[in-house]
Amino acid sequence: MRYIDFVEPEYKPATSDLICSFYVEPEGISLEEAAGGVAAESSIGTWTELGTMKEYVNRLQAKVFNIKGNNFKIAYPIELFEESNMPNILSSIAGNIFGLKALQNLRLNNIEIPEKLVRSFKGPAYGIDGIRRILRITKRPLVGTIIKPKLGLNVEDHAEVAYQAWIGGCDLVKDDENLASQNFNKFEERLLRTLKKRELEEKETGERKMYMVNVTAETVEMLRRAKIVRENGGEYAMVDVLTCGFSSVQTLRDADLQLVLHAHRAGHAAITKNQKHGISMGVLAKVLRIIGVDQLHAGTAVGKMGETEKEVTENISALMGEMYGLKKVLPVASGGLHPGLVPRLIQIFGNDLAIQAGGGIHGHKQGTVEGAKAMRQALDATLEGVTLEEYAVNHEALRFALETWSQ
Ligand code: CAP
Ligand code: MG
Repeated sequence: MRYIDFVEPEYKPATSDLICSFYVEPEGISLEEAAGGVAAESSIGTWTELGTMKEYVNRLQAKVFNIKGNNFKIAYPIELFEESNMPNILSSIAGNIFGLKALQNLRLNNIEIPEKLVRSFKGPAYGIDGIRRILRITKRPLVGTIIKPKLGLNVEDHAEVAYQAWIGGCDLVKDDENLASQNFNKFEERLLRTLKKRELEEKETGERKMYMVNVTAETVEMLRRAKIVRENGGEYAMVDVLTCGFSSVQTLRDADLQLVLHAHRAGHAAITKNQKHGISMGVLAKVLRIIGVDQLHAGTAVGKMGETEKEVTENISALMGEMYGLKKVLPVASGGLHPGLVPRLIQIFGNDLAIQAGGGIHGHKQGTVEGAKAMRQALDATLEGVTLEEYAVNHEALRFALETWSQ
């Protein structure tokens, strides 16, 4: 079969087909041939006719349809894939195709995974509703922080910063993506000391507080660390999903350790940033939701990272849109955030959101406690429909923050 044989512009996909939406810029071949090449190389074909091809294999052929400009869709018969095996699915639809010489650029912009495949995965154990139940927060956005400096603090200072952030009003405190069990801050000791501080703090405020400890490591070791979290009363684990890989994230989810899984996407921009080549964050968000993380970074549109509001909105709908009854994943806004940006964030995300600020809390002139207070005050003002400037008149922590960081 030649590449062009995989093109059927009028094809009507079956409900059991997996559908991918691609953007392509061909190099020296027609767009149809390029699209056909993507379908061939990601299903049963290769660059030349095969003497080994069997008639019965043809039913697994992927089909190009709906060609519009440089965009096209491919329908993949479900039999091409192994159920409950995400690396297998991605090795087809997001595998070799990005490296083809005949394609200047290729981007996977969207996927629609059929019900049978979606149901072969566990999906989120808690999702937004489960997280709200654990934290006893019914409506408002969650406020969180990242311990800063991101590396270098010893466990005492780490736990103390967490304590101050909780006292100031943070619901969530997390490790940074690159903190694991380095010699200056060992995992187990860090976990026990920080959970101890949490206990202390909860007694003082009566509010539920969460510590999202980073368990990212080699998979067997990561599971061992996650079990230690559970055994010591922790309710959350954080994992760097891209650097760990979809396989180990699935292993962690399928272990059903009764931990809320916070997914950090460190490294995603190497794949998602180029609008003409790679894979959209929306696709990765759907994949991670199906595997079963409970909350995932979705960008901010207003902070230090490059995503546009359109991209962030796509990420939000990938995490919260209807998907065969799968639980909704809590979007996390993080990266260069400070109290001045809270109104815009709620405009973009609504209330189902975790607002994470590191520098925007620990960089507050009066320190971490006041930094956390300022974030909560910005949230209260926004939920009450009061401008930050008005609210800051009687709320010093917020006033300091607005003076320090312009919106
Ligand atoms: C934010 C952060 C987060 C990024 C991740 C950082 O710190 O801890 O890892 O937000 O990016 O290391 O930069 P600040 P994204 O609050 O101090 O900026 O959410 O886009 O995946
Ligand atoms: Mg970070």
